[in-house]
Amino acid sequence: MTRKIYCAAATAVVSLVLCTQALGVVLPGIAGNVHDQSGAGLSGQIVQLYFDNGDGIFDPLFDSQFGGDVVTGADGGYAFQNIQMGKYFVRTGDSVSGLLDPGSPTLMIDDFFQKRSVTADPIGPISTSSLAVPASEVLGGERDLYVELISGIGDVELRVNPFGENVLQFDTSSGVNGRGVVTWDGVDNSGSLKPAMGLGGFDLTNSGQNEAFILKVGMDATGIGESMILRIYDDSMGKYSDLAIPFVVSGGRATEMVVASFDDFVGEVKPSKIDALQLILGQGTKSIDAQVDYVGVIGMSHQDFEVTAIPEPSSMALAVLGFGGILLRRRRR
Ligand SMILES: [Ca+2]
Ligand SMILES: [Ca+2]
Ligand SMILES: [Ca+2]
Repeated sequence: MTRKIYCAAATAVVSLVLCTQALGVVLPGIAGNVHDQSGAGLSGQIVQLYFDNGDGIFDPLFDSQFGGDVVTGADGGYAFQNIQMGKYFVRTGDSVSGLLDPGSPTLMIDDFFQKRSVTADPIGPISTSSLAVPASEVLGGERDLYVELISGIGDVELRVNPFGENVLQFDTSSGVNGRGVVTWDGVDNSGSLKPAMGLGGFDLTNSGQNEAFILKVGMDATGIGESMILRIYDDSMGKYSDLAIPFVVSGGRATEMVVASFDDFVGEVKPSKIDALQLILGQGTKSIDAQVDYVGVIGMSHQDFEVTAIPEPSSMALAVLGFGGILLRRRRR
């Protein structure tokens, strides 16, 4: 299977060499078209991307161009893709866009703000929790936590906002193999590992506008090679698709952005119609310290430009000749 996952440093300029990409649109990206007042696309227009220096104001002296110039196609279209996290301006000629943030989630599934934690240990090897959270903060208005001690003597912990930082923290003690699952399944007041299927056929793509998950993650070196799985369900527990997302070793803190295309889901369920979503942590590695700052979805950012079409040199010459002709006629009167 060709993977379309890639990652980028949360802070700009330094990009991670370990990232891979494949064919297809790689987000974050900005696309649009350049057209005249009539709406007709203008081909051959130069479009440039500038990385904002942090003041939110466009200045070509201080905001550096990101990548090379792009030229609009026959329909006036242009696209920048696989760009680093950060805020940008798009420029064509004298026209400059507003500040764009193409890596910002268009839908936040969970920012992990509402505090809650669960712990599994040899006395209670499974622990669950269900927490009602406003639907404006968490997809479906409820977040369930589940932890399970699989092997070893120690704890498995899943904590949300545990130390004044709005992150999900997954820890297993030294030598312990455990699993943690976060479930978003609508409001059913149950933290069962079996999702309640309460999202009502939710469309993660928002009619095709969203194309990928975006997560901010990190883990320490003991978890190297670990992945997490985003699992989407439709109708029943046995009907799901999985998307594996590699953790990035960061020293433990969630500082690394990971984008995972919806195209890479494996299974029969489509992201355009889901009844529940799970994030599954712990794929067999012992002694994990992992963090997820948020889970969201993104699509291509759009920016169109309407510009005054500059006439072709030949038609310009004809216009001058025509104007001259009018002058000549007037003088003859
Ligand atoms: Ca600036
Ligand atoms: Ca539930
Ligand atoms: Ca967060």
